[in-house]
Amino acid sequence: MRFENLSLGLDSPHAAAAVQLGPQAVLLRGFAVDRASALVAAIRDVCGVSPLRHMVTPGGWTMSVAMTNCGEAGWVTDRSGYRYDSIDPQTGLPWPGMPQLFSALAADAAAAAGFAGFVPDACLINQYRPGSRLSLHQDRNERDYSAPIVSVSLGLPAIFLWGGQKRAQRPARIPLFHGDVAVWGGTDRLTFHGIGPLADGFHPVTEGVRYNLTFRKAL
Ligand code: MD3
Ligand code: FE
Repeated sequence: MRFENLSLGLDSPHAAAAVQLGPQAVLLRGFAVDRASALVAAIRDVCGVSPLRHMVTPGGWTMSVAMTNCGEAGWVTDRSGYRYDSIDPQTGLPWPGMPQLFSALAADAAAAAGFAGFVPDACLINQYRPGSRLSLHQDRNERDYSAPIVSVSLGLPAIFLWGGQKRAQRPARIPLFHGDVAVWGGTDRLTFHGIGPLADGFHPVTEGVRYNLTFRKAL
């Protein structure tokens, strides 16, 4: 039950509450908590086809976050740059299809935030272990910035860094919990953001890790 987890600080303390992060950015606390175990099971299925891997940035750094994708297109990085690719470069095969559970959640959350009709073609799956982090960046490899981005947090909590329209702006720090869903669109679509180093912990659904699903219209 939720109240049992509260004292452990694992799950969203204000399930179903909507927090406005910006003019067109909203955090839906606990929106996916009832589907979270099924989402994690589906993540494990995807990883059976396209395994999690630590990609290399164009600058030559190996990312501390392990990643894979499902859907028509997957986000990849290597020494040649960032891009979307319909083929997993590690397997040479198409990415696994997007589970219906994923696309339905993304559409439900986008609609709840005022973006009706969102149909993602890409889902990036990020896996954070203790110490994994994602430095401040913009998501700008998508063709069309008019579609929103939907992100789903699962497992261990993390500190979300919510910056400004310029990298130099000092970011706000917002905790993200198991089952939280955020939707970013319009004028907030190119906001700088990141994730602070994950702390050690144990979550009953994901054990020692955090997953983040990021749904995008990339193509
Ligand atoms: C704000 N992932 O994969 S999702 C990423 O938790 C990424 O793994 C983080 O940033 C994670 O690119 C944060 C939250 C997020 C995603 C996209 C955004 C916030 C955003 C796009 C614009 C503004
Ligand atoms: Fe991002």
